[in-house]
Amino acid sequence: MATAVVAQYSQSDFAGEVRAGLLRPGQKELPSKYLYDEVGSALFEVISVLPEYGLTRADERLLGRHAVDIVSRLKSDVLVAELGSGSGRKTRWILEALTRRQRTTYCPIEISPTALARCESELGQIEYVSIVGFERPYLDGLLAAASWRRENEHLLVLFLGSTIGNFDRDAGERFLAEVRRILYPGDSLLLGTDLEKPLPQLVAAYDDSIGVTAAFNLNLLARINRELGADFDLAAFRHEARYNSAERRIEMHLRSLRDQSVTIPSAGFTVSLAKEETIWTESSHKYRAEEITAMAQRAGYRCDAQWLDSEWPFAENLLIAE
Ligand code: AVJ
Repeated sequence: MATAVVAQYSQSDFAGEVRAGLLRPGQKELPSKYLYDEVGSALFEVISVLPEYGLTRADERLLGRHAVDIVSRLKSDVLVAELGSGSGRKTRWILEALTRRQRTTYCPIEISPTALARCESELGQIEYVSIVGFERPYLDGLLAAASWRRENEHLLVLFLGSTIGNFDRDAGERFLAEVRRILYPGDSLLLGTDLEKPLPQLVAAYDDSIGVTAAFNLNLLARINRELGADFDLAAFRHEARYNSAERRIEMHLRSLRDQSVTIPSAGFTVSLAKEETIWTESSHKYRAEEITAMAQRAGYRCDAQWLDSEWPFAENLLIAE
């Protein structure tokens, strides 16, 4: 059905953040949200079917099994907004359960135009669903989506796939509180969270045997080459996934294999890297089920229910704004 896209994202934000992250004193870093250009989004799709990476399948299994139960806990009618549209495959379960009782407007919010387009073609065919996509950062997009709600319509926000894990723990909680500020009491947030699991399983999920995750990580440098005219030599970097047990998170890094310097013309700087120095590209925090409940409470929600996967420790959490 109808599709409207409100575009807004700029190359100069990308250049600015690359510059800030690489010129930072101490640990160099690049924001993980930039992993998802067209190539990166396609690589992530492959990651999600790798035997080592059970996260996406667990999320989808839980939604497939419990969508009807989840939806039955919501007050009608509901406007659905999703933070990060992904491919839209998981969302289908929720939308189909909802359209059994109402026509549904679905607002995916996504900074990657490729991912947004794919989600729209995947979900645009469902009967009784209208899609209004927002090419914006999460909170901007959510504000815009919230303004689409009619009187008496409740908002259901989907934040699936454990994307919250990319935030530091404190920032994740602050983010939940910021989302809460856009909601009204009785609105809900369905939050997917990857749980702690044995170390070998965790590390393998981010360092798979055929190197797809390595390609996904290295693509960030390739993207900087493509879009900002940089001269990163990809052969001079190695993908690394390590578990930080104090912070309970996987960290992805790119390790420089030699002393080198890289020029990034469109961001207007040159950076040197020492042999063995790393660029930190992503964090993926792991949670305990009780921790989510407590975090949600401090952020202004009541955890109405949790569904856990038995094959791959993962939790779907239904949080109701208080
Ligand atoms: C999509 C952010 C949940 O952190 O597990 C997969 C991204 N990075 N493999 C994650 C990712 C490396 C993924 N999230």
